[in-house]
Amino acid sequence: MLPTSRSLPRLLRPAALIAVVLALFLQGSASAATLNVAVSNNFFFPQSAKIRPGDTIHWVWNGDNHSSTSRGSMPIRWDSAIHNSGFTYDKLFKYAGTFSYFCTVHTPSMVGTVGVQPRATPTSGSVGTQFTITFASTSITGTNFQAVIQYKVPGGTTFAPYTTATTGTSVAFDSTGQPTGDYVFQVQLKNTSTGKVSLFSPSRKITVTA
Ligand SMILES: [Cu+2]
Repeated sequence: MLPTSRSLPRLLRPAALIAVVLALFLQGSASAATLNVAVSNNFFFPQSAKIRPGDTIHWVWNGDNHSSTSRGSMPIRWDSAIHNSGFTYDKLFKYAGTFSYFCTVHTPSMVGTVGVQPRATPTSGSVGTQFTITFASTSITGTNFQAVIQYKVPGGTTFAPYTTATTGTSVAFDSTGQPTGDYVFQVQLKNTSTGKVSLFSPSRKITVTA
C-alpha cells in the first residue's frame, strides 16, 4: 500500500519532489555540458568552440596523424599527443578565458580555440539588482590562477578594467545607482606562476532596467 502524501515529510510531497528533481537537473545540466570537436584533415571543427566553466571538450579524431595541443603561451596546458581516426581526448575547462591550441603535425595551419564564457545571474534586472558574474566552476582560492575581468558600460565602445579576482568562483556587480542599459563582461585567465595569460573569453552581457 502506498503511503498518503499527508504521511510523508513535506519535502517528499509530489510538487516539492518535482521541484527538487527539476532543480537538481537544471543545476546538473548547467555545470556539466560536453561539446564535441572534430579533429579532421586538416582542421578542427568547430574551429572556435564555445563552452562555459565546468564544461568539457571532447575531441574526436576522424583523420590520421593529428594532435590537440595547447599553445605554449597559454596559462593552462594540455597535449593529447599524435593520434589517428577513432581516438578521443577530453579536457575539462574550469576557468573562463579563451584558450588557443594547435596540431603539432600540421603547424601552423591547423589551429583552434576554446572560448570559455562566464555565466551571469541574473542576466537582467532593475537598478539595485546584485548580479553575479561566475568565472570558474571550482574556486581559484589557493591556486596559481587569477581571473582578470573587464567590462563595458552602457554606451561604451571599449572594455575597461573591472576587477581581478584571486579567490572564489565569481564576482559581484552591484547595479545600485548605476545607469540602465547593457553591461558586457569578459574574462582573461592569468597563471601567476608563469605569468602567462589566455585570450579574453567570449563576452557575457547583463541588462540593467529601470
Ligand atoms: Cu594535424
